[in-house]
Amino acid sequence: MGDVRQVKGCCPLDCQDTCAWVAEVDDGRVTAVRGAKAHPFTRGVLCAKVNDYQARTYAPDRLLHPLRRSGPKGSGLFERVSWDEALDLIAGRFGQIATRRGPEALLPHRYLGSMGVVQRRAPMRLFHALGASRLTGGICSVSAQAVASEGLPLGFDPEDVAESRLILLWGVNLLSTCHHHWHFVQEARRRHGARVICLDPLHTRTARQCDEHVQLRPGSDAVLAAGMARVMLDEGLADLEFARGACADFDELAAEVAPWTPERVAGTCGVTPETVLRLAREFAIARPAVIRAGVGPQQTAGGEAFVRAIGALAILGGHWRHRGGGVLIMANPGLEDLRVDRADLIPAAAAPRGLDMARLGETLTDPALDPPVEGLMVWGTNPAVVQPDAARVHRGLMREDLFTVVLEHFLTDTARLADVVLPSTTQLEHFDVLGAWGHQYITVNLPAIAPLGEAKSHGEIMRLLAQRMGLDHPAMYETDEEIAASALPPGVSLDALKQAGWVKMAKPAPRLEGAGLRLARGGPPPPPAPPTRGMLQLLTPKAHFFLNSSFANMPRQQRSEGSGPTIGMAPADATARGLRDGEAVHVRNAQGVIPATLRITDAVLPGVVALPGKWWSTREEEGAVENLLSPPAWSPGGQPAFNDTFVEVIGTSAPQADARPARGL
Ligand SMILES: Nc1nc2c(c(=O)[nH]1)N[C@H]1C(S)=C(S)[C@@H](COP(=O)(O)OP(=O)(O)OC[C@H]3O[C@@H](n4cnc5c(=O)[nH]c(N)nc54)[C@H](O)[C@@H]3O)O[C@H]1N2
Ligand SMILES: Nc1nc2c(c(=O)[nH]1)N[C@H]1C(S)=C(S)[C@@H](COP(=O)(O)OP(=O)(O)OC[C@H]3O[C@@H](n4cnc5c(=O)[nH]c(N)nc54)[C@H](O)[C@@H]3O)O[C@H]1N2
Ligand code: SF4
Ligand SMILES: [Mo]
Repeated sequence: MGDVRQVKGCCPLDCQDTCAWVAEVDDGRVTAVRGAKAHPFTRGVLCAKVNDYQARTYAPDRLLHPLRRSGPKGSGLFERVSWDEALDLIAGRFGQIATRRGPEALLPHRYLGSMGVVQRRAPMRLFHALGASRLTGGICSVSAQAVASEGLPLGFDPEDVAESRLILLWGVNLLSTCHHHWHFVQEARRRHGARVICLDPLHTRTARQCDEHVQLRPGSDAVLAAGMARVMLDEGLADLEFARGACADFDELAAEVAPWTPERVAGTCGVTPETVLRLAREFAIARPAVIRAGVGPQQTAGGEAFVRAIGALAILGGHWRHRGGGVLIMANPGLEDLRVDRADLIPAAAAPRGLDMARLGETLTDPALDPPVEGLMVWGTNPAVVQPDAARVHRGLMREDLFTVVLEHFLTDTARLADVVLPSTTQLEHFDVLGAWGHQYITVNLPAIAPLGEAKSHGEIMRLLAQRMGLDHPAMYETDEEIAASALPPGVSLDALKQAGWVKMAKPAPRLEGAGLRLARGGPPPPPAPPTRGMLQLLTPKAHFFLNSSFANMPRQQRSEGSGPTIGMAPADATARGLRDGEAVHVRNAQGVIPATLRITDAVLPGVVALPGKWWSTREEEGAVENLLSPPAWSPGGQPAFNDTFVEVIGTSAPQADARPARGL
């Protein structure tokens, strides 16, 4: 046994907590990753998904060599090729496509598989320099971003939640999705006796730890907020001075909520009128209250309406006046990571079109798109699983005339449809710098070990491809450290960051006086209605042991999560359908059908079913990809309406012998 080395790093995943970790390296092998003890947010622990991250690096099915498709598209047949062969093939095909169809026929498609600035952004430089189609939009919290662009602040330093007196956890499952935030909730309870109320159609792990659970109908949130606002105005509990100062349309807002009596709200939301009254009074009186919101209620056609509605509530309460009050959806330390993309490299004459990433299925199959996308590079995302209307995405990726390159750790559903797969390094094997979307720290990740096999960082892949494609701008040849440094805000040096591991960036609480917000938009939208009476609304919340579709292939996480895709249903709905607990069912609608195991549970509101986790399909059985069921529907700002899915659940009369319920239910 050699000396155990401790290497500073951080979790790369798309999670609000961006934990700082220490990787322990013994004889060139990582034996453990542990949460950094001194990090005020990580506080010495990682989470149930990541606390054996090294198992991902050393997984037997990890991709360690470039692959080229050797069978028909989608067959999953690949042959190992050298990096030279793979790079020549990609440069050759991308070059041909750009010459024949114009560079807009090339499209980068990336998301947040790694939040590191190098892994996430470096390859973008290639596409910008070529004048490829630009990737716009998102699939996570587009609604919040859309409203933020109108001036509504989305948060404050989340450590200040400890100063709050009332915490509404509104459509967020803190204890599964960002459990480090819970510490500050507990602090508020300890210091100030804060009350904690969960508003969620599901009785989640988080709901169980709250003082109260308001189990409202999905998509009825804006109506509930309107009802609370009306009570506050009626009873003289609103901070009128603050609200008039923040909102340019205060009178319209007041008129808009006026029709929403507690009785009417109760009918729409499935709660009692007394609950509406009490929530409103409690919220108005607390000094201060915070509405801590998640993505569940944003991922519907009414996503922006939800964000505006809770924004208006917090303003009416005057909560932004106080430390720990207001709305908290996200926080970030101000890493200037957009700079890493180098949009300035786009040739001046090119002005390439933007294509919304949330409409990948349409982009790849729209016969009118001119030029069609013929060259696609995917990294840090698994669109065959996570995109709405997944069947259409699948059809697009199956196109014979589409040349697809996927940079991955594993042969995901998306990678299986690629022409070339390139092996990416994991967080233990590369240098990177991360911002955050749930706190104020910038964190460094030092490589703990050399890349396994022939895996390469995305910075390296960019440099090698640039060389092959004759791109000679110096930005194409920066090292990973130089690339990362270009994102650092003034006053933060890479050397200091490497030394310290992380740096906290101050964030003054936003001021809203004179903000001139316009929050009225014609009243709250009603909850989505089923296309056919009796259909159930399908929610697809985050699984406790997966991160979206990441880790759904890892045996430990899979075992922990349950025996497979599990759909939770209220007892009354199961009885009405003659379904039994543990039974194999088909979940279906006009879009498609997926298999699951039924779990009968009070945790789910009647009329609603819930299937946690983003499961991969497998070749042997029908795919369990939930997005085969999600509609091609988006909020006005472009957020996929994942939760506006309605389904029927029918028995297959096959008992599931070893069914174990998903932990989320
Ligand atoms: N364990 C784990 N952690 C994760 C992730 C993961 O996959 N697994 N994913 C990461 C990512 S990408 C994100 S964006 C965050 C998301 O973090 P969260 O926002 O906490 O995650 P969700 O489970 O999508 O949604 C939260 C809750 O919203 C509820 N919900 C759904 N529809 C509605 C509605 O109409 N109204 C209300 N009030 N509630 C509703 C769901 O029942 C769910 O409990 O988590 C991150 N962390
Ligand atoms: N029905 C439904 N659909 C949803 C959601 C939902 O709740 N319900 N949630 C939505 C949300 S909030 C989000 S954020 C998206 C998430 O969608 P994605 O961002 O696609 O998230 P993942 O499914 O985790 O896929 C990330 C991929 O990146 C890969 N990866 C991780 N690290 C690296 C790396 O360093 N290099 C490379 N090359 N690859 C890496 C992983 O192996 C994984 O395949 O899904 C959305 N889709
Ligand atoms: S997934 Fe989130 S909670 Fe888990 S280690 Fe990563 S940053 Fe921390
Ligand atoms: Mo997300």
